Amino acid sequence: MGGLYLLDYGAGNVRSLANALNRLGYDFKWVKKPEDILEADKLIFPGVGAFGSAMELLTSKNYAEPLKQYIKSGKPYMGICVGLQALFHGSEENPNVPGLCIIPGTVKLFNKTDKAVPHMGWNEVFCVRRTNEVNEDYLQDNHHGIKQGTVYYFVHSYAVPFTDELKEWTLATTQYGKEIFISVIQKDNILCTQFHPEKSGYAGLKVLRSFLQGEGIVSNTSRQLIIKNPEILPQDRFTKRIIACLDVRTNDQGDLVVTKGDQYDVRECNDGSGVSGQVRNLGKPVDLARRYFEEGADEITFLNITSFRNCPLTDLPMLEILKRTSETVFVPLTIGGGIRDVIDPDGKLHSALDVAGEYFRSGADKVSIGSDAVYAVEKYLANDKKLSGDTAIETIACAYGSQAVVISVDPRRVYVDSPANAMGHHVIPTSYPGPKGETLCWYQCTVKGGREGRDIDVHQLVTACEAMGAGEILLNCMDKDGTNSGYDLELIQDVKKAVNIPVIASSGAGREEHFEKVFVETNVEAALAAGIFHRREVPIQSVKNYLKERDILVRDIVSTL
Ligand code: 1PR
Repeated sequence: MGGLYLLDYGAGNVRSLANALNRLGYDFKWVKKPEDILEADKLIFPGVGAFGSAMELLTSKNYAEPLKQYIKSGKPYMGICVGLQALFHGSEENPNVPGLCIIPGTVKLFNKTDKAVPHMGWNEVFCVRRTNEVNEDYLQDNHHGIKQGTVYYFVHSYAVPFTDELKEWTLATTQYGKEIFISVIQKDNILCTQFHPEKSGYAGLKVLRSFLQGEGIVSNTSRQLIIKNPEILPQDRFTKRIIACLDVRTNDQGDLVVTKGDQYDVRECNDGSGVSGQVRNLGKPVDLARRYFEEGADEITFLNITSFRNCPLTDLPMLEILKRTSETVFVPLTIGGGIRDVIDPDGKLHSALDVAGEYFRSGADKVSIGSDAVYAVEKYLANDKKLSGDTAIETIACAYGSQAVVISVDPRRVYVDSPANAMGHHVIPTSYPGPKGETLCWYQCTVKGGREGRDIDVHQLVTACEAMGAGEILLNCMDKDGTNSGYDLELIQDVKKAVNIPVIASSGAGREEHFEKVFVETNVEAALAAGIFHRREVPIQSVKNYLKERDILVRDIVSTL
């Protein structure tokens, strides 16, 4: 018996971690009963979701006591995210739920005044404990696979603030806004990361490998250690994310392909008659996702753009794509399209939560909700902004955490000559006048991939979705999609000001400078593009180089293991 065990308590996507271990050549077993925990020689606890639900599940499955015993026994333990937080006495997230009480202190909510929360994206670690061997060149340090100055992928709203009391536990810290929190804990047999190594590209796989090879319990007595206290920098080292988006559908030959629309029209108009032709085919989804991972995409989004067609839950075409993609792609994966209640052809109803669950188990880290979010907000507004608790946004956020719920917005511009003609909608001034010289516009939300406009504006949609528990906004723009003319900065600025959750700018990227403009002028956390990457017009690396030259922080690509 013995060996490496993974503690899965059914709360989210553990497939990525399993795939990462396979990629590193390690076999493992799942913990299925309390005794398995004590059986393990090495244990990884990839905590996901809320602190309270993680602790309640540990308790209800009788895992909490053996877990404490295991950790105290001195055998190697690695905790990830909530697997780190669980070691503390408690968390502000669920103040009445005790933690495992192995480390003193409480997990705290980030201050939201100066930054978007959740903290979602790639941020840098500062090694507090370093070796001082080669000409004090501490930048070369590499403790437990953690390298000073490297960025890793974080997604959380709660963290453990760094204090002197916790110094002996702290290997590395990270700054977000003006707050410094503990990003890596290491003491004796314990190695914990607040970030997700399984989602942090090759840099993250190196951390896992180091733990698996046993470095997690080796104390560096032969090396001289120095302690560097973190200092609050004027600016944190949180990077801007570049996201590659793959719109997927079945073409006329029945193959699943990556396609790309011009203002949402994905068919070629190729015979001069004005009649639309074949669905554009820009490649195979799994191959393309893999290519973008290797080229340095910080995240990958799949949108099933014909999701309005019903098909049996277990045959959803994107499940297989996600499963295969997550075997080789170690950055966050989002899946959108069809996240809603579905009815199988035989009449069986599946809730949106069930659909999302299938996707998470197949390798998705986040789901993106389009049409269903619009319908949910319509109901919410009609109900005097009272939460019903049963929408897809609420149920998925409750079960998997807000960070797992992205809202994909498909707005189009409606020009008006005066606010009175906007039917009560949120109007903004525009520098790009309409056909009749109008200098005002509002943005109408659409459903079914832009096929149907609704009586709701983007401002209403995003603020309501945030109140319902969404964790991020993917902001498309139908007028800009596929035009290569740059992002709709007016729309993006307006949305960014309206919400406190991260915003992804989408639609219209054509050149490197469009990314610079969107980051500088709107301060969004991420920018997404499709056409220019698929057609190899602008490689991801040249976008990143361009931004770096202009002092915009982006993730450097670690290209090997
Ligand atoms: O309504 O929850 O089932 O979700 C359907 C999803 O499919 C939505 O996220 C919707 O945006 C997407 N979708 C539906 N039809 C289309 C279409 O193109 N005909 N794609 C579509 C939307 C927009 C972006 C695109 C960017 C960047 N595509 O995802 O990738 O605009 O493109 P660019 O860089 O080339 O300009 P539901």
